Amino acid sequence: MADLKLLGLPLSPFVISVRMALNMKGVSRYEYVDEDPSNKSELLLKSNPVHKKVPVLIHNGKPICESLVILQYVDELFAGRSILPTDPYERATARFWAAYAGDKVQYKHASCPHARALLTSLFSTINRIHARSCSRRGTAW
Ligand SMILES: N[C@@H](CCC(=O)N[C@@H](CS)C(=O)NCC(=O)O)C(=O)O
Repeated sequence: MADLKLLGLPLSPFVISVRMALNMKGVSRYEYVDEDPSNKSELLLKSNPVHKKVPVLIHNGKPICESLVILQYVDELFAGRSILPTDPYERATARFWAAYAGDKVQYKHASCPHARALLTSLFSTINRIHARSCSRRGTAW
């Protein structure tokens, strides 16, 4: 069985997307570790020395960084329904919009407190809805 560890943060849309991808592939056995952004672990700094950000997926001791890279890795690694479309043009389009959404979602840096609050509440709602649907299906995530 794969040895999988995910370094994350609560309410991070990037982390949520990786957890959803693992869930879509039916992968529920992995260790999830919440990082403290004000006191990053040695493991995070060693695993993602370039950006020092979560998510980082550690597979059999090897780190994979950047949510879109991780999503693609998870898609290729595990059998089951593909997360990305099979058609190359549709795949490229999906990657384009995923990267665009990722660029826009730097909510931590949003200068407007209302925008920050709105996005935080939005991600918390997505998290709750997803957790509810997982509990209905009996999966961890
Ligand atoms: N481009 C990165 C963005 C990841 C990112 O911004 N992660 C945030 C959490 S939402 C983080 O680790 N922040 C800690 C920091 O900036 O020090 C990805 O797609 O994985």
